[in-house]
Amino acid sequence: MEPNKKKSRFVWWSVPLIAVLAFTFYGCPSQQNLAGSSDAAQKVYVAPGEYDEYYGMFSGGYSGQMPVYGLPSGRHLYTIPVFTQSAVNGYGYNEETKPMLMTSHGYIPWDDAHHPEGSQTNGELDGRWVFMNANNTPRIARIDLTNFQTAEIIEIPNSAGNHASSFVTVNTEYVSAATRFSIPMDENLENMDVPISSYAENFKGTISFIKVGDEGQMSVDFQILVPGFNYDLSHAGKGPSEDWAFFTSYNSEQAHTLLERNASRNDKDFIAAINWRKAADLVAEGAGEDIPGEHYRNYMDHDQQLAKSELIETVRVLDPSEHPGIIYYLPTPKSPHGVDVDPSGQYIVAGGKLSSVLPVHSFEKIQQAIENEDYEGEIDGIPVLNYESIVQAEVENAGIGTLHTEFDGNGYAYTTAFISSEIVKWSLETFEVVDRIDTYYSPGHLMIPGGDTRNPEGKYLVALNKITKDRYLPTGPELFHSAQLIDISGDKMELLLDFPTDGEPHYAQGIRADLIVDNQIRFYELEKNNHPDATKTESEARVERDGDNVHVYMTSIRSHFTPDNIEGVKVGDTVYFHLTNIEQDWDVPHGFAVMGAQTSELLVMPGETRTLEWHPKKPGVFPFYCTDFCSALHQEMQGYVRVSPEDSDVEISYRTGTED
Ligand code: RUQ
Ligand code: CUA
Repeated sequence: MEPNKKKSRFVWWSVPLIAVLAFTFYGCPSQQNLAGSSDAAQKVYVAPGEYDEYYGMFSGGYSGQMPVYGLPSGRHLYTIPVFTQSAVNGYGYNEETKPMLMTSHGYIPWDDAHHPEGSQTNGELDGRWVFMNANNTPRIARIDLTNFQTAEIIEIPNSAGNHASSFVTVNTEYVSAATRFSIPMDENLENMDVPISSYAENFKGTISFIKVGDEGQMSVDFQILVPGFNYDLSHAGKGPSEDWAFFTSYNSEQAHTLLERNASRNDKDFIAAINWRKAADLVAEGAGEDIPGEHYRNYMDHDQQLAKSELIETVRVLDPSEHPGIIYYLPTPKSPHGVDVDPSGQYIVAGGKLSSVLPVHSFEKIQQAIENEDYEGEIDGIPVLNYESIVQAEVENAGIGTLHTEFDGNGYAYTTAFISSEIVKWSLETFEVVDRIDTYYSPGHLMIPGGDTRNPEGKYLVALNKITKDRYLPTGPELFHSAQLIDISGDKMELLLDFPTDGEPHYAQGIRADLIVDNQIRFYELEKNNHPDATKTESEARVERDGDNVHVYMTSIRSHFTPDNIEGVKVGDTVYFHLTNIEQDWDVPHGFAVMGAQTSELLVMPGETRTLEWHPKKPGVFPFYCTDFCSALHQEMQGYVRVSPEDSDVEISYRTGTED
């Protein structure tokens, strides 16, 4: 969601005035919004040496990564590299992880990551994996929570702007994906080159279901062909609605220019309600058609400790007009954004970006309407249900610019209002607003641990705000986005803590620490390292020439490299440093960098092998060293490579600890 700075301006320019008034009449304003601040501090204080209660897995937005915070402290614990190269550990720079970022467009070192979603069993978080979507070059990543590393990335074909992603079904049978930017689609690639003005006839959307295997392995099982609207967000059903998934759409006007105006004309757009179970059964019986859809699947081979890529050429597509009963449109006011399903699975709440009310659809009524064929029309073979027949309530006064809703499991829903900069709490029984709290400023998503599952933990809420002005010491024109932790355990919401985040967090997942802590890998067993270029003992360390390629099989252990003196490399060679860290202890990585290398360092975990590629450009002696302060003698952890001219006859030689 793009921050709408213009519209929100009235909110923050009025703040100084409000602050002055508040100060005059009520004392220090900061104490006003941190009601009973020592109390608040108590609630977020996690003593040194103690663990937080939750992991907060945040999207990094345009950083492409997944920053991890402890909650309630707001401590930044780690950043998981996902869609973007990461110099901090060489992800996407070293030879082992480069294949993770392969796509049908070639190697892509960046993306825009939006919606982390934890794997679920029986509709509850199970702490195995977190999925996250790439918006720009459509992909879904699976992050392994035993080592906090990206284990797999699959590309989504026939799609653009993969935003309604990556939400899981109740037993992680599927992860969702969809087209935000509809594009021309044709079986014949040449027909993709069409005038943009032919949008209405040539542009299509797809809604994709990515199957997740027992070990987490992903495959695009099927895509449903849909009219060329913008499919925005999704959530799977649960309980009675667990065979269904819901996708918001806007731009039912099918505008292709100045959408700001042209896609805001219709009073209602749609939520696409999809019976994914039925569609999956049809596909299993052979329904649908395989059409071209080149896409990559990249995954970590745990045995060899390196990423591999495979290219898949086709994808199965279902045309809804040939398979009635798999998809229905639910009319929904007006350019809806988020779509969220309450813990009972009965209510489907749509964020009404431009709507004055917050519509809540009833699953039961949807089923009734389908049974009665209570349709108000049909679009490309997709029945459009009657709005009046399916809407349960329209929540009044839910703020302006409502975007996303989470649930506390105690009968309440919490919705962000972007323009009026607040979170609004409302009852799932009366559909009336019962409380509201200001946020600073313009919240997009919000997160309650388990807040989109069957079993939320209604203790904390995190508001993920788009505009940060005057919360922290200023840092020039760019200010990190702020997260605000709010206590929701009582009747009144209470602001506890602000903390800055990295990139632009859209969605986040809060996962109970005990689901993750005990499964942590502390180091990789050297014995099980089957990397083809591993060096498991110092005595196996060596340097080999193969034509213009030089392979250095190197080990590291506190506090030296073997070998650490290398000669016989020539200008024009390609040198591969295959470094195996032979430590077998927690938290003892070694780094590796060589002067003039046009890539990042390596950071190698104990028991792991990583490879740095180097193209020496001029003769000389080039130092290399360990980049991670690993021991008292870390500064001694260094070596030299001698590079001779191209026509030199210096032979390959190498040593450690001998003078010649
Ligand atoms: S979207 S708030 Cu991906 Cu709402 Cu950002
Ligand atoms: Cu190894 Cu510093």
